[in-house]
Amino acid sequence: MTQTMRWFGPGDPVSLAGIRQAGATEVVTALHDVPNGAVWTLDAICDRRALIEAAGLGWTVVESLPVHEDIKIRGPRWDMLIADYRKSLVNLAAGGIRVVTYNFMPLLDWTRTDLAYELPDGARALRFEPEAVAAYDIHILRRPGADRDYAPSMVAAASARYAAMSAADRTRLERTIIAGLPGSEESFTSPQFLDAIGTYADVDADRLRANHIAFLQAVCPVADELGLQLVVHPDDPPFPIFGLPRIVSTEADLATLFARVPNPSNGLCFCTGSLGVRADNDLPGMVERLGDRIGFLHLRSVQREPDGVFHEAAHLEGSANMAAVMAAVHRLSTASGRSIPMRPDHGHQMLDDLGRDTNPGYSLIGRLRGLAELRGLERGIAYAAAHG
Ligand code: DNO
Repeated sequence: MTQTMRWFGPGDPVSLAGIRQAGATEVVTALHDVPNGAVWTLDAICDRRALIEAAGLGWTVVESLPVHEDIKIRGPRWDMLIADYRKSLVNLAAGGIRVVTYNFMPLLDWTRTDLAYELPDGARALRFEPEAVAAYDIHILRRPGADRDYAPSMVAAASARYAAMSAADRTRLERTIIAGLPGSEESFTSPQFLDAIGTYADVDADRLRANHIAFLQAVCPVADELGLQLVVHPDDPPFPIFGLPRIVSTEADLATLFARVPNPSNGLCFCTGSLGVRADNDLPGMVERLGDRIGFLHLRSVQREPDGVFHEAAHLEGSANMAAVMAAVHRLSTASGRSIPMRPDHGHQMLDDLGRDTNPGYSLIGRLRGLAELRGLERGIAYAAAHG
């Protein structure tokens, strides 16, 4: 594997020097300052590359070149936005990029309800509680018909929870859900979010899937020619929220996507954290079966708790069998001769991270720990495979 870490650009409180000392050889990043939908120019890409290379690191993976909402809903600006997406791909290939990550989640990118869940050892983790989502949806967002999307017991639990929350708790929950976690290209107030949800009134799961396929059919031929791989990040969490469809959540979803758009550039960012929220996603088996589509690995493990709750465990703990995933990745790398880029996805806030300004999930020490553990696991598996 090629060890990388995500870097949010010059404004990231984590420095390139810190990433290098964590042992990564590359960063994955994006031009976060370019508005969603606008073309990434070759000049801007080369300037960013110069900054990264000056710190002794490489850059071959973009995370992410965002897909504009008007592409997802197939709105009136579709043709123009697709033409601009293609132009960005041309510039990225000219600027030395090989892998481009994107997602097809409506409006929200990844979503959590608690950014500082305290673990028994005092470190802090990200957590997701369906009940908190329901409390926000029904009582703060007041989405029309929201209560019909939940079981009666959940509606009752959400009401009790909302009633027990202080004004500060309510504001914190609202911000956590819709203000945009790092890397999300959209950020909303609740009234804006409600309006935006309205733009999906006619877009159900089938329509969204058709729009995803149309997007890939329009951009993959260009990516094929450029030798780029476009890798889709799975839904996080991998189920619909706020009545919005999600269509990249299961192995069957992915298999459909690759069957419908067989172009070599149509690839997968295999995120064990997102997919691992569902117990029915067999992670090592998915590496075996979808391996030739995997162009980028996000490695982390969630701990599934009762009632659909989950939090982010240490990278080798939690519900994912990371050793089995790594063994499958090792077999894939050996068989294909590819060094697949990986990053330790998210990390706890621990030690010096605590009390510092860090992007949720993107602390330095927590990710350094994750990368070190994953690297050791890979080294051990490779040694055992070579020496019986
Ligand atoms: C969260 C990230 C996602 C991911 C996008 C890809 O930590 O994994 O924000 O970058 O979904 O487009």
